[in-house]
Amino acid sequence: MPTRQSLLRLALLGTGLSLVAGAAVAAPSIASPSIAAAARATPASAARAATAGTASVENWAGTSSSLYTIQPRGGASAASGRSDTGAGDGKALELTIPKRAGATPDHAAEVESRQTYLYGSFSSRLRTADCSKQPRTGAVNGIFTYANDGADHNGDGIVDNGELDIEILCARPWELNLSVWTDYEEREDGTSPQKRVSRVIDLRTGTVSSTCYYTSFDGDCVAVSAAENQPASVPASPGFDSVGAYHDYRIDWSADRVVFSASVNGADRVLWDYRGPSRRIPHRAASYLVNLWHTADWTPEGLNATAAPTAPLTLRVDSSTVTRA
Ligand SMILES: [Ca+2]
Ligand SMILES: [Ca+2]
Repeated sequence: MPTRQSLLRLALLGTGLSLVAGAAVAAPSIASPSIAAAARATPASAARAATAGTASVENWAGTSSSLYTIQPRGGASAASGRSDTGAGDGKALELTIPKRAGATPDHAAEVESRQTYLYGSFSSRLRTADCSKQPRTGAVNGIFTYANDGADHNGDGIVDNGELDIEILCARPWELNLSVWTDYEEREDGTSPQKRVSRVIDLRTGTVSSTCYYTSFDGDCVAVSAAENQPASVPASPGFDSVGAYHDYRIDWSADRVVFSASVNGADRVLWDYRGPSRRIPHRAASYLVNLWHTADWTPEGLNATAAPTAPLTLRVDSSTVTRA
């Protein structure tokens, strides 16, 4: 049965950009997050079920969290309550990977919600890691929901992988990679059957580079319907840079629709209002995560940005909010 770590690694890779051929898949090297989470004492407040429509806000002002498990995997670090004059309340979570970080989410700096959610709204206000001094670094800033228990619940022959991603590559801090996943399986024969719809946007110009349905990482772009491809473009946010300032990134997930949006300098931008067929939208409860990790095999088109960090990289999160559907 595929593990969460290996699935997550590959699940986060293929959002319409090129993969380096022949990249090896690293074996998971750490304990499963569910085991790690179980080992922690769960505060009573976290055990209370959130009621529908109630926002659970984590401002990352304290050194621990009742809402999230803080997971500094292999060599990474994660520290909440750090002083940050750019944060709304002066405090932020710092997710840091070291120089020469391992090239896998197994070594991610990460937080994961203690509860799971079937539909809802998920947002974080953050500044992505700064690679400007090492522009060919491969690193992924991820804001995402995730559900994968290794079973094929929908019976299509591929392990279910419910995942909604906003991913920003360090080398292109103005470009957002959005994905809606329902299935993904990493097989021993080297194939990775999957079902996902992905959109890539340059937020500086508002240009939608692509919106495609994929069944493999190296497969062709399958055209999507008009309902799956709205809006056709996004208002330009000249000079947009996810590193330079805090911005809000949001995923609104319902049974028949997934809306990705961002708030840039106070202006809300709908990036993708996905209204695809039900079979292309996940329908199982998922956790909510924010992470930073080094990738050696996902590079933006036309770049060779897969190098290991030569200095520590830090993703800063001011707040994270979940509203249960
Ligand atoms: Ca399936
Ligand atoms: Ca804060």
